[in-house]
Amino acid sequence: MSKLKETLREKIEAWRPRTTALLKKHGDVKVGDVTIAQAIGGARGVKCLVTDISYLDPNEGIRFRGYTIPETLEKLPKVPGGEMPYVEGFLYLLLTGDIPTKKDTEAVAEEFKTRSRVPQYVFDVLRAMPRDTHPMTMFSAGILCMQRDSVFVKRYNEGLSKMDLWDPTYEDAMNLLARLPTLGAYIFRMKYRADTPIAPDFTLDMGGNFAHMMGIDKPYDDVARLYFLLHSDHESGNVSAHTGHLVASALSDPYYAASAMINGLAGPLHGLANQEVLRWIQGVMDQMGGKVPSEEEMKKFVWDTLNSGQVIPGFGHAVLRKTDPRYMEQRNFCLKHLPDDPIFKYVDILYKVTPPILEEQGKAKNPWPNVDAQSGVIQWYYGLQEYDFYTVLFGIGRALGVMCNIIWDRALGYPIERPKSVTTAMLEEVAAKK
Ligand code: HAX
Repeated sequence: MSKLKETLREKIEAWRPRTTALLKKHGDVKVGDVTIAQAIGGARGVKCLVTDISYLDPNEGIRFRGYTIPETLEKLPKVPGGEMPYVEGFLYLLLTGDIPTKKDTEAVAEEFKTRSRVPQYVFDVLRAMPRDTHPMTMFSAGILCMQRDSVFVKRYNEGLSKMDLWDPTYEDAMNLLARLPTLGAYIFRMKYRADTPIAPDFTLDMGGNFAHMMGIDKPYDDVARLYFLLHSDHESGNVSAHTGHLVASALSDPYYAASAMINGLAGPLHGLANQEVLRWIQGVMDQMGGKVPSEEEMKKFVWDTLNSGQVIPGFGHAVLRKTDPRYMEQRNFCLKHLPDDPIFKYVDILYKVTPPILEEQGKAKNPWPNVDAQSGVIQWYYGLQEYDFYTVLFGIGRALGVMCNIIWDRALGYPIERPKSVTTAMLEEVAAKK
């Protein structure tokens, strides 16, 4: 058994009594109440999910296993010659809560290499799809057709105790995560680079190999590492994470869960917002004839978009109430590596003018930029200008968090998810009694 799996097994056994004690001794203690606004309004703020992989404080932003983004980047072992940590070491942290040593990290990177081969039938399915299919549809379909390889299904059918379900879930999750970069890069090269896929280089780590298969030079390997890490997890209530958890709660295997979560990520209010930001900026650029607009001109574009009833992509958040630290980390990267890039200049002006406008409009609870406002500009700068591919990159990253959560869901025996619904008449009755 690998060191990672062995460590995880020990952590799981140590953790289980905590969940059991909460359920058995304190199961009837209230965590909160639900208002009519929350029942109608997408369960916003209702505390009914449990995860220990990450926590999102509205004012501070995300912490992965208790670590802020700068702490995470600082503490994890770095890839030789690069500025960013191994994605594989980050996965070790998400799964176990421990900062891995360099040796632990390299062992996960080696494990990934043995699991990373994407079967030919997946490519055959992708090739049978019309070439103008959205890359997120291809990505989801590619994941779904690998479901036939599920170790979970095989072991479940052989008969498996509830306490052991996490073991084949881990096997599926690791196989899937190891394969996703190859799947994503294949879709990219097939669709946008004249159907010229690049074979993996098994001497490289996950981020390095992804950059190699995309055909983009350094420092894109570090961009990929940073991107996957930043997009991995944002606690459990967002659409992609929640979808993954929900589908897996029916004991659907990790492939079904991952394909479903990708479908949720493909919505413009969620992961597709990174594509929408670039599309919106390109629209402004076209109208400006490529010239960088003044702040006054940019304000007009923002108001025009709002007045036509559309949202400003990349701004606002359901939980956050300040600038997203994932945005800030990418902004710092831009300031260091591409301060004079024209699209970065657009993003920079938007950062200045949009929050006061959203405040003045008075609808958005959070006027500040989120992760998606800044991510596309980096991709564009390094030559990835086909912006409808951006959400696939998000999906590879998000799979890290979703898979870790699903493994722990099975380890702690979380049941099938089944909230209760009420009718409108019932709500009216409750309201009338108040
Ligand atoms: N531009 C214009 N209006 C906005 C807005 C924005 N960026 N953000 C929120 N609003 C509006 C909402 O549409 C809503 O309007 P109505 O009352 O007319 O329905 C009102 O402000 C209140 O919304 P809210 O409570 O502040 O926000 P929600 O929790 O309902 O929604 C969203 C959160 C992220 C979906 C929202 O801010 C939005 O649509 N943002 C733009 C799209 C975007 O950037 N999405 C990515 C978010 C991060 C993420 O998940 N990445 O994957």
